[in-house]
Amino acid sequence: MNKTTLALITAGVLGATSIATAHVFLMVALGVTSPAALAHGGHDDKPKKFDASRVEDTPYGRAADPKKATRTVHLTMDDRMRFTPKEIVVRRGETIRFLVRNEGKVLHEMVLGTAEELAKHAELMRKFPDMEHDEPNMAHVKPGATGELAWKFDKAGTFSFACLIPGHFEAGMTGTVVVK
Ligand SMILES: [Cu+2]
Repeated sequence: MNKTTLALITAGVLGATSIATAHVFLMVALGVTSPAALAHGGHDDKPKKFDASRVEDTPYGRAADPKKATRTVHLTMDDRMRFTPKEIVVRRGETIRFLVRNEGKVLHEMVLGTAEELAKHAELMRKFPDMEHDEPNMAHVKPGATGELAWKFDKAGTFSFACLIPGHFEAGMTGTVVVK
């Protein structure tokens, strides 16, 4: 089998991608490899139970137990595709419990990451709009509901958060976390 044949077969397989495969594909693309990270409950605004076995170190910190939060930060999301506030300043070492209220009429989500990772993830969401994703760094929030996301910022830097629902990210639904 030559390389072209293999590429065509691969393209065919990707063409028939199911939602589940798209999710695995996304995880691979994002470099998430643990089987625990593949378990997901879809778009759902129930507070996720903190699961220490799913905690992975990332360049922007790690998932934390909301009970161990040192500070609560309130945010709102709305259908103008805005987060309020748009910038959050955190001291290195703080564990923040974000309470994210959806004041809009459509689903929104808060996903933490580096600017680069979120842009890549947004592109995959555009390619696979029905893809369900649910990881410790994100909270999906139904209209009128409040979601929770707890995160320990153990590295200094400028990071991002965004709503990756197709069209929202592109409309500017992003914000910044500055860790000092
Ligand atoms: Cu949104």
